[in-house]
Amino acid sequence: TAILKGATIVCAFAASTTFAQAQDVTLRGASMFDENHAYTKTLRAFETILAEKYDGNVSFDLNLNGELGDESDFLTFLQQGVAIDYAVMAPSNMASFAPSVPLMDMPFLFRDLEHWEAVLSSDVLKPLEEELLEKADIVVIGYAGGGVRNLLSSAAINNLDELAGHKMRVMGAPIQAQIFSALTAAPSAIAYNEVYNAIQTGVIAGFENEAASIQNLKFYEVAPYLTLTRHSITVRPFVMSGKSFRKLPEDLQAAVMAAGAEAGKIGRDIESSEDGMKLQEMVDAGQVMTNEFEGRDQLLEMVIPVQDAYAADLGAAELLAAIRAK
Ligand code: MAV
Repeated sequence: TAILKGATIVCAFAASTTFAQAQDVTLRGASMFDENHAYTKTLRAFETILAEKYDGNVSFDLNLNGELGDESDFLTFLQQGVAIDYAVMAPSNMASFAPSVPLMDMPFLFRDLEHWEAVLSSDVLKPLEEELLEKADIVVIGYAGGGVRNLLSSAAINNLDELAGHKMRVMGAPIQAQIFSALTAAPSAIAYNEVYNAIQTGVIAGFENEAASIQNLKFYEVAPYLTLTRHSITVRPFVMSGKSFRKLPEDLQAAVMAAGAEAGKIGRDIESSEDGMKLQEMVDAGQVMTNEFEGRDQLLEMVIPVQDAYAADLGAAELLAAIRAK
């Protein structure tokens, strides 16, 4: 009887500890897109996996279709720990807080999908994650992305002559403008949710983007010419606000890290495998007309010194070398 009693006490204690830790939590997410976009699918995968992994009750409130603005707005919310707890977003939208982070998002950084996956499944980007946490209080919980970025414009661009002086929108990180300036284009940083209008009104003649987003937001309506520069394979950190993260019980924090990594991988597989199909769907529907860029290899040569100088300025020359060597 004494042994049994002891066992009962232990069990009761264990049960009450679990109960004390298992709080009800609601996490708020945001996406600029609808349910069909790879980012939204990544966020949904995270929600499902996290709910499975966590013993307590966790629910989700995901705002879609840019209801909370574009990714630059998300950045401010995440940094302050208000309105948004989790999102997938471009490193080049994080430059205002963490200037080194856009290094992982530089055009012409990856040779191919294998190189990109080798980098993302290693820990080579850790120093940039540390900077993001320290300077913006944002935690990287996984990596999504996997779309190939091309030029999209209102008139076809076939070669360097036609790219010269081309008025195009780039993301807010200075390295983006530096790269496209080195290619002799005329880049300007414009908010993503103003791009459609800026092309329609002729303020710019185009921008650069990946198939998933071009299709989701119908940019082809104003810019139907897609030039296959294939200048980036997207790296899109799946992030959580540090302020929100620290409020979670420890077991939920661990589950968030694990679910973020798994959902990120699912998102990468989705976007990289859908990329070509989505492009083809737009071609078949007569929404975009594609063309190769004559002398694409020359572009690569033109940007390497710009990448090197940017990394050297940040004291990140070794990091860049490590990424290239993967
Ligand atoms: C695409 O919609 C995505 O890569 C997104 O993460 C970027 O913020 C956006 O393009 C952009 O160009 O700003």
